[in-house]
Amino acid sequence: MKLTSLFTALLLMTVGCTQTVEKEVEITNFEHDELVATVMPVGDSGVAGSVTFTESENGVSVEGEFSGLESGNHGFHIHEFGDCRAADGTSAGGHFNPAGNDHGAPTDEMRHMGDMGNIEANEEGVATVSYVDETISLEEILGRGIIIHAGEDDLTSQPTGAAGGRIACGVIGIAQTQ
Ligand SMILES: [Cu+2]
Ligand SMILES: [Zn+2]
Repeated sequence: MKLTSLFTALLLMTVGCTQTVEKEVEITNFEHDELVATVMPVGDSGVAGSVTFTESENGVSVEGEFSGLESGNHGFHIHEFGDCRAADGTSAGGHFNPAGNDHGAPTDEMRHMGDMGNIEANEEGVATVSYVDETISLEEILGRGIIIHAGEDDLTSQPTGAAGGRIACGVIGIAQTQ
């Protein structure tokens, strides 16, 4: 941040007082290459786990494990707000959708950034997720929410995939990597 301000100041000096700077210089100095969300039960669902988002060569690597689930598929999304205060998880808002697209599958080009599809729980109620996401941007998802749903995301119904209620909620933060 300090570097950014210094650079901006220098630029303004060079341009001088007689000219208006109309173009904003875009400097990306997002320094985090791993984010993590600890996901906690909504109500008494007993569903919990964690998921990491790590910068990789072909996109963002999404790795997670959750327990306490009913076997089968459960909608798994990044929601707009990192806010799990509501007893039913609705404080996390809708699917995170900075591009204003329709709901879709993680493999779709047109999708919400938050559309990570489903996690599949086995007979023991454990689900793991491991894939590389080509749409997610770490800088944009920091501070937003993770929601696991009671039902399956059908990947087509608008705007939520008809995945039902919210059974677990987490907030995406900066991972301790050292
Ligand atoms: Cu969701
Ligand atoms: Zn969606």
